[in-house]
Parts: sequence; structure tokens; C-alpha cells
Amino acid sequence: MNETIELTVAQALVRFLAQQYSERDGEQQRLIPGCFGIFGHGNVAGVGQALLESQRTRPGDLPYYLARNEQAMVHAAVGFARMRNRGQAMACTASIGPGSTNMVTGAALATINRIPVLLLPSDVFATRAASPVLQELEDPQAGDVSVNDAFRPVSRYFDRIWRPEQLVPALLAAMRVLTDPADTGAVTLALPQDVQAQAHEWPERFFRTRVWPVARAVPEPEAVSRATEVIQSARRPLIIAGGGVLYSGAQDTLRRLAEQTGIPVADTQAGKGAVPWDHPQSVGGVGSTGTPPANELAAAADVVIGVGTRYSDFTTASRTAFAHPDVRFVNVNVAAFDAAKESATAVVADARRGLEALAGGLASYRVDDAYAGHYRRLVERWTPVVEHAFHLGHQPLPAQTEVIGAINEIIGPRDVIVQAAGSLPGDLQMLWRARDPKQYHVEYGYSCMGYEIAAGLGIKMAAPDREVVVMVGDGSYLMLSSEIVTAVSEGIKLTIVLIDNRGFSSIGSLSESLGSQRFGTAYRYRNHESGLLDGGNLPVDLAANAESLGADVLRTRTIDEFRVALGKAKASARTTVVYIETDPLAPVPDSESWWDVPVSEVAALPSTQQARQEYEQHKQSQREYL
Ligand SMILES: Cc1ncc(C[n+]2csc(CCOP(=O)(O)OP(=O)(O)O)c2C)c(N)n1
Ligand SMILES: [Mg+2]
Repeated sequence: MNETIELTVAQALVRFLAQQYSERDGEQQRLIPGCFGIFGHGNVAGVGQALLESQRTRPGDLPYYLARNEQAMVHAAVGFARMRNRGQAMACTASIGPGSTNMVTGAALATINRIPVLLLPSDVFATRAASPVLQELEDPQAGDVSVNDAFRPVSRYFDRIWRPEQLVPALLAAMRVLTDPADTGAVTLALPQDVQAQAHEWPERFFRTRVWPVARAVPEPEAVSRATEVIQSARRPLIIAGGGVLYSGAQDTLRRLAEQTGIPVADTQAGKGAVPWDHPQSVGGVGSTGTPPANELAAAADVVIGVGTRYSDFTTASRTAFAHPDVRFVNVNVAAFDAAKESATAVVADARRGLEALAGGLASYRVDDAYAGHYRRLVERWTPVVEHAFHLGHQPLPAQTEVIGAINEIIGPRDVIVQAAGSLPGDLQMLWRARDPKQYHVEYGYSCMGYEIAAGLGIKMAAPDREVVVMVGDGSYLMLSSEIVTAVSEGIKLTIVLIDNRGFSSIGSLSESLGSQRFGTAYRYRNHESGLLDGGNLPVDLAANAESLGADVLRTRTIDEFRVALGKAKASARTTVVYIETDPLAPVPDSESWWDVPVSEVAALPSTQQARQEYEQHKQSQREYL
């Protein structure tokens, strides 16, 4: 009973992680099935030694994947956990200093998207025996501060293991947060370099197998009554499906509720695919980059039912989307924080449990036929607009919407597309026709350039039976394409569609619309006459770059060539980059919506003055939901 075992802190960490399981709906799986990492002096002899020892003696304990960039490995871990609906999380070990702070961006992304990842940054000597150690930032006023304190505001749980004994409560708390559906995100355990290697007598029971149930919180009956009462009074209700629907696996429950009541369903970036695009109640993306049908319905809705959404400004069109003077909100959310947003009648519950309860209370409720006919007609008018955008025949360079259309038409229903930043998320939210709940993987909580390829790696590891098609802009590619090398080395097959429009098409058009004339958004030579970056094209060859990293590369110039190449990439067993150049100025359908980006109140430039006038007009339709 009171047996102990002598191990280092790092060895104990690895042994403990190998014994943790999560369980939901009767399904048990390893909670931490592997570890990404990059070694340096901060972790090579501590965590690195422990990983090696486990690899040699118990190889299944914590498989190790060598990443090429620490930020990227956190993105990969996020992609992995999101694909597994948060039932599993990867660990990430990094060296002290820059290796660790490189993970801060990934941590913020994980926490914003509520995706569990276990981060193990290395830290300064607990004993301070040789301070300052290489890469230590010293604070003259505080001996216990290190760069890892930067993780605190972007983590859901943070601890620093100054003494071996602290590992026990810290790991137990870490597992609790990783499996908490309402309050998960980055969990950071900073590991001082000397403590990692320190031996300690651990109770054997610390390493027993533990199963962490992932709760499905049931709603309070009173909350359900209040919510159904509001919905029953609705004449023009609209459901907004957020990521919480998918993490909960509530898509079938949602679909049945929509069918039973006739309430149309719009989706957010994280929720797309909750209801298939061609379902009779599906009206497409809502908000700043949504579809005109969804936005017209949002504008007229008297009751908005938000399920598993955090109501980002893109979803609410910066609080202009819901324009009915007496609009009320009913929110089903596992997090009380989100359930309460927009002064909603809150149902704090797991999405599936919450929707089941609402369906019970709404047995006799149905929208009238006029409303059902109205939203169907809106969608029918929109369908040909999408078809047109998919087959624009834009010359001489194709439009990005045609690339999206080709991918949408060629890939299989279970294949996954991955995106995060640039003009693609907006175009995709508006145009993509999702056929499977896990097909549409767009990270738009942090919209982090560089997520795409790295996350694709993690997604493919989580779902080896699916094709993973990463769509990446030239800007994002230049920022973080290192994990192509990891994919090649691990034999993890990705298809990467590299869309080169020579700069920031997204921020370029945003800049133009705000009167800032696309300043600083094109990748061009500096023009020494104008002083601006509006010279000739650069001799940059991103396809050659991808080739140099070990990927197969297919260069295409037309959409027809692109279609053929995509088919080849799909059939190949090797990571393949399909390269295409597109016209950044090609037309995109209008979402008939707005996004609040403040324009200078005073300006010498007429373009800015004009944009400010338009800004002030839009600003008048912004509301508080009180
Ligand atoms: C890490 C990071 N830095 C800056 C931004 C701001 N930003 C959003 S989109 C974008 C340009 C993306 O360029 P590209 O990947 O080529 O896509 P495009 O806009 O051309 O579609 C920038 C700089 C961001 N989202 N993430
Ligand atoms: Mg670009």
C-alpha cells in the first residue's frame, strides 16, 4: 500500500501521463497519447532522458515526435485535440527561454479555442546554483520571475514545479483542467531544469491508472423552462451553431431539434458542419463573413438560440447582426461565462444534454409555414451565387473562390480542410459546403497565421483514415511552414494547397475599405521613387521552397490543372504541395454584413475621411443587448 518508487521528476511525469485516460459516453482513451518536443539544454537531460528511457523500456508510454518549431508543435497539438473532440490532448516539451516562449502564441490559441494541450516549458534553476543560466531573463526586483510567467494569462492552469513533491498536485490539477469541457485550454507546467533531473521517492499509487470522466453537464429544469418559454414565443427564431455543438457530439440532436421545430440553423467558423450544408434547415455561416440568407434571418430574428458559441465579433457582425428591436437570446453553453452573453436566458449545460432538454420542452412548437418558406427561398437564391463564385472563369489568374470550389467538389465527404488566417476563412465560411461535422477545420478564435500546416499534421495524426487538405496563403506559408519537414520525416501525409497572391489579399482589401489604400500589404520590391512597397514582383518561389523541404510539389496555373493536380495529390501517399497563383483582386460575393475596425477620426487623406464617414454610419447600427 505504501510502496514507493524512486524516479526523477521527469521520469515520474512520463510514467504518470502514460496512465491517464479520459472517458465519455462509455469510450475510454489515452488522455495524453504522445508528446511533441524540441530539446535544448533546458529539457534534454531531464524530460529528454525520461522520454528516452520510456521509449527503451515501455515504448507505448509516450511516443515522441520531434517538431521543427515550438509554436508549430502547439498548433499541431491543438489540431489533434480538436479533431478528437477534446477527448485527448498532446504534451509539448520545450527548452528554457526562447523554446518555451515560442509556445506562448500556441497557448493563447489553445485557450481561446478551449482546446486542451499540456505544455511543459523548461525553466530556470530552482536552486539558482548557477544563475543566470543561459537564456534566463533576470528580474532585479523578483527572484522567482522567469519568462514562463508569460504563460499565466494565456493558460487555463499554470504551475511551476520548484520541488519534486509539487508535481503530484500539479499533475492532478492539470488532468482535471484538460478534461473540463467548460474551462479547458492550455495547461502549463513549468519545469525548472534542475528539478526535472532530481530524484524523489514517489508513492506507487500516484502511477495507478486513472480515468477522468468528461462531464456532460445536465441543465437545471428551471433554466430549460425559462428557455423554452422564450423560444415558444418566437415567430422568427434562428439557431446559431458554434464549436460547442461539435465538441459535444451534439450534431444529430441539433439536426433533430431543427427538423422538429423548423427553426433554421446558421453556423459559426467553429460550428460549420454541425448541420450539413444541404439540409433543409441549414442557412449557412452567420456574421461578418456569413451568407446573405443567414444575415437576413439574423437581422429579423426575434429569438436567437446560440448553442456552444462564444459570440465573437465575427459572429455578431460586431453587434450589428441582430437588429430586431426586441431580439432576445437563449444560450446553451457548457460555460456559464458564454451562456450569459448578450443578456441571454442561459441554459448552462453540455450542448447535447441541453438540446435534448429543449427538444422535450418544444414538442408542440413549430415555426409557421410562411417563415419556413421564406428561409428556404433565401437559400435557393443564394445557391447559384456560390456556384457562380466556384466557376468564375476569372482571367488571367484564377480567383480564390474557384480554388475553393474545386477543392469542395473534388475531396471526399470525410476529408478535412484546414485553415486559419487571411482571406480564406471569410471566403470559406461563406462558400464552403460542409458534408461532415469534422470536415471544416478553420481556427478563427485566434486566427493565427502559421496554424495551417502545423495543425494539419496534428489533425492527420488524430484521423489517419481521413485525407487532410491544408489551405495556406503565401503570407502564412512564409511565416510557418516548418512542419512540412516533420510530416515528411514521420511519413504523415498531407495535401497542402498553397495559394500565392503575393501578399495579404485579406488585409489589403480591409485596408482599402478603411481608406488605407492597401498600404504595406503586397510582397513587392521597394520602389525608390514612391518610397512604397509597390515595385515589381519578387523572385520568391514558394513552390521551390516546399520542394526543398522534402514535399512533392505540383505547380498549377489554371483551375483545370489545379483539379488534376489535386486528384494526384489525393491519390499519393506522400505529402504533396499543390501550388497555384491567384488574383488577390478577384471578386467575392458580399456577406451584406459589417465588421467594426475603427477608422481614424481625423486624417489628411481623403480616402480615410471618406472611410470614416462610412464607419460612423455603420456604427449607428451597433447595439448593446441589454
Ligand atoms: C500571426 C499573425 N500575424 C498577423 C496576422 C494579421 N493578418 C491576418 S491575415 C494576414 C495576411 C495573410 O496573408 P496570406 O496568408 O497570404 O493570406 P491572404 O490574405 O493573401 O489570403 C495578416 C497579416 C495574423 N492573423 N496572424
Ligand atoms: Mg496571400
